[in-house]
Amino acid sequence: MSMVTLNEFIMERQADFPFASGDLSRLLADISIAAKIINHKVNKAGLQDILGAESTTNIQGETQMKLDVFSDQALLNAVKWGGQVCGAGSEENEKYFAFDLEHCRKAKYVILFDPLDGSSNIDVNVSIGTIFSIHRRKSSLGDLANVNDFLQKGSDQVAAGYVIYGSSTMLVYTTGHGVNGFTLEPSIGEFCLSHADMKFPETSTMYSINEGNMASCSKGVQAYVNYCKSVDKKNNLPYTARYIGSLVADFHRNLIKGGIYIYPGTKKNTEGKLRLQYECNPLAFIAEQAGGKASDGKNRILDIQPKDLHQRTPFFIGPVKMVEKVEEFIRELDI
Ligand code: AHM
Ligand code: MG
Repeated sequence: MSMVTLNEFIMERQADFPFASGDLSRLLADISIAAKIINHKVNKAGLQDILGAESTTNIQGETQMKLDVFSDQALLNAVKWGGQVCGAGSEENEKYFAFDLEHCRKAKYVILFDPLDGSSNIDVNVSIGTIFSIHRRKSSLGDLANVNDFLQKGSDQVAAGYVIYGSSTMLVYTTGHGVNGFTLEPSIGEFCLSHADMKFPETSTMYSINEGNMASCSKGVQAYVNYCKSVDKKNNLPYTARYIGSLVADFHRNLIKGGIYIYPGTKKNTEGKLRLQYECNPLAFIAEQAGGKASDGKNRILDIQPKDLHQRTPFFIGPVKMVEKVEEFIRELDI
């Protein structure tokens, strides 16, 4: 059986881009190395003194998990010493890093990432993930990265992806030419192409939302969830509810099986919980490339102009028809 490794695939695809210098390919390879390092640690989480909370808190005021901190460092090191980015922004750090190294000052890209999403699930052995977003820098080559490099719209992403540490470990990414998924083959330590040209299925019948928050959601969102539960065989209703509480895992399942993921604004948190730049934008880019849609309920996620590195947004992502349906309820019921 012939196997295509991630590196072979990236090199093959690079040939499709005239004048490509290979920098983006090298960056993706650096990320895949960090993913393997994180994967190794995640797999041993139950065996080492690594479970539980670190004593520090991050910028969001949340308790950082030890594995969060480890994953953040693994990614920062990989991209800094790889030399393809001039800076990095991460969920775990209040300010972006501008790497003051000669090779980084000359680098063309910046990266934003959530090093370990869904980390509240670590202690209970549930799937978690890494999410990343890559932009071309705005600042001049040779300068230090500046804030404008990190406040670009999602539509300007040149690549984005996620790694899911699940029953197997997968890396899924796009450079704007479709979505491809690679499964880590542990015996050879390589990501191998397993899910070529991923698309949301034609028929999608799942919805994922934390229904515990329902009472403080808008009327439009409440009406949509009631619609999901209504009985109408012709339209495959009721839908099946599935919520892991781990964005990467919920999104990955919905991409493969067909479903919508929702994290809306609530009365208390009008902008929801998820962060635009390193959680929503990369998944929105992947969703659109997989024939889906991502919205804040009214606007395309990728068109939002970020004002802050850690800004949050309501998030509705999945097959086009499902996202359009919830938008319809929001338009009608939420002023
Ligand atoms: P995190 O980045 O601190 O891990 O939080 C993000 C996570 C997502 O993975 C998940 O979809 C969401 O928070 C779950 O939130 P809730 O527990 O409110 O449903
Ligand atoms: Mg997160």
